[in-house]
Order: sequence, then structure tokens, then C-alpha cells
Amino acid sequence: MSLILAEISDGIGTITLNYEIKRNALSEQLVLEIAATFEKFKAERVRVAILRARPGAKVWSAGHNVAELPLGGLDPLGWQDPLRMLIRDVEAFPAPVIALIEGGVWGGACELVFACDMIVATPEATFAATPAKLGVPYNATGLLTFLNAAPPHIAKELLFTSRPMTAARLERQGIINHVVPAAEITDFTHEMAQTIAHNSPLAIGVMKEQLRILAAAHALSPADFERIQGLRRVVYNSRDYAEGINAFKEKRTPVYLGE
Ligand code: LCV
Repeated sequence: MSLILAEISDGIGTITLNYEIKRNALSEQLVLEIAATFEKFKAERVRVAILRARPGAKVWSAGHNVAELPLGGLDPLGWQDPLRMLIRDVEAFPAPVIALIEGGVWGGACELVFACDMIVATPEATFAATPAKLGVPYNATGLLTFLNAAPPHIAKELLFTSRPMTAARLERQGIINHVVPAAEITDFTHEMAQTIAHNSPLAIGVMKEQLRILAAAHALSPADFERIQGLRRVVYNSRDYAEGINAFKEKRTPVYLGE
């Protein structure tokens, strides 16, 4: 059974997350299906992609599939992790990706939405970044996604509190492009996509890639790289990391001891 729906119409490709039973958790299978669809969209020379959940969704995505987070001293967000692969796919897709948001966006899905080129959300949509709640040592490129999308203090409030933020608050911060009522959001988003689709796909694709390169242009010394890896290893080897994952699986509140 496919975990997404995909369609192309008038040069606009739409991917609909369709894994409601697990609240559209970004499992490896779902991520691989999105990646394959992006390849198909590329072959069909789609000019805009829209990433959404089913209309009326209460949860847009519950984020990384926690059941797939490794224990036993393995990096939970390494290069080959499905969420990391998905973020890179969105950033590398040669046309704008618009996130159409209804419902709650959680954890790694919040980063996924922030990595999209534009965000249109209903007033009821909420956004929560949850590494601190789960005890996960988020990775450098992931944190850079937050830093490129949000003012540092807002990024830190999202990351340190793990509390959901409203679409209106994020729109005021310039993180969300438009807040649109649910009844109008599909047409609104398609109208914006059609405007883009009538412009030069070459110019847009090259500007998108330049903006990606510029946003990622940070000099990092080998010593800094090793320090980051060492800091993260302390966390994913910690008792607290295992506690966060196990508490989620046991549906209980985690107790963090800072070790
Ligand atoms: C696997 C799930 C999930 C899920 N994975 O429905 O950013 S980081 O670092 O934290 C990163 C590692 C990350 O993204 O971690 C995931 C962070 N996500 C969250 O903290 C959200 C966790 N989910 C929830 O709080 C609730 O599920 C919400 C509020 C999204 C929806 O609540 P609701 O009552 O509607 P359930 O909780 O009953 O979930 C329905 C089924 O989906 C599974 C959950 O285990 C349940 O499966 P079972 O019926 O088999 O028990 N599910 C939900 N989220 N992230 N599985």
C-alpha cells in the first residue's frame, strides 16, 4: 500500500502524505516513495511541487518515525537517515517546493516544512520541533535549516521548548508566507504555483540552487566538525537518549537526568 498520493496537472506536481494510521510519520518507506516521486516529477519537468497532507488532516506529519531511531550508540540522524535524505531531496529538487500545511507538524517534519521554498498554512496549523522532548541530538545541517528559516531566538524557542507554535506567530516572523483558511488553501496554493509555473523554469531552478549554496556556505574547521560530532555522540550514547525513545514507545513522560 502506497504511503503517498501523487499527481501532476498543468506542470504542477502534488505529493499528498497518506499514512494517516501513523500520522504521516516520516518512515523510510514513506521517504523513499517521496524520493521516487521527485524523480518522476523531474523527468516530467514539473515546474512546481506541492507537499501536503490530505485535506482536513489534523496531523500534517508526526515527524521522524521514532520506531526507526537507532539505539545502541548509532547516530540517529546520520547522512543516510531517511529524514536527512528527504531534506536533501527537497533542497535539490530543481523547482520550488511549496509546503501546504493543515494540522500539526512535529519534529523532523517541522524541519522538512522549513526546508521547503515556501509555506502556506491554515490558521489552525501548528509547528513543533521536538529533539529536546525526545532527547535527540539534532544534526548540524538540520539545525542550519532552522537557522536559515527562522530568527535565532524563534529557532531556539522552538527547539528548546518543543512547544507547538501557531501559524499566525510564524507568519509574523516571516517564516510562513501565507496563512489561508482551510476552505481556500488548496486553490490559493495552486494559484501561486501557476504563477510560478508561467515564469522561466531555468532562471528559477538556477536561483533556487544558488540560494541553497549560499545558505549552506559556512566555513567549518576540521576541529569544529570533530567537536560537533563528539558533542552529539555524548548525547546519543546517553541514558537520556534511550529514555526519550523508550518513553515514547511506552507512551509515558520521559524523566531526564542529564546523563
Ligand atoms: C512513529 C508514530 C509517531 C512517530 N513515529 O495519534 O525532531 S526530533 O529530533 O524529535 C525527530 C527525531 C523526530 O521527528 O521525532 C519525532 C517527533 N514527533 C513527535 O514528538 C510527535 C509524536 N506523536 C504525537 O505526539 C501524536 O501521535 C500526535 C500529537 C502527532 C497525534 O496524536 P493522536 O492522538 O492523533 P496517536 O498518538 O494515537 O498516534 C497514532 C499512531 O501513530 C503513531 C503512534 O505510535 C500510534 O501508533 P499505534 O496506534 O500503533 O500506537 N505515531 C505517532 N507519531 N513520530 N509512530
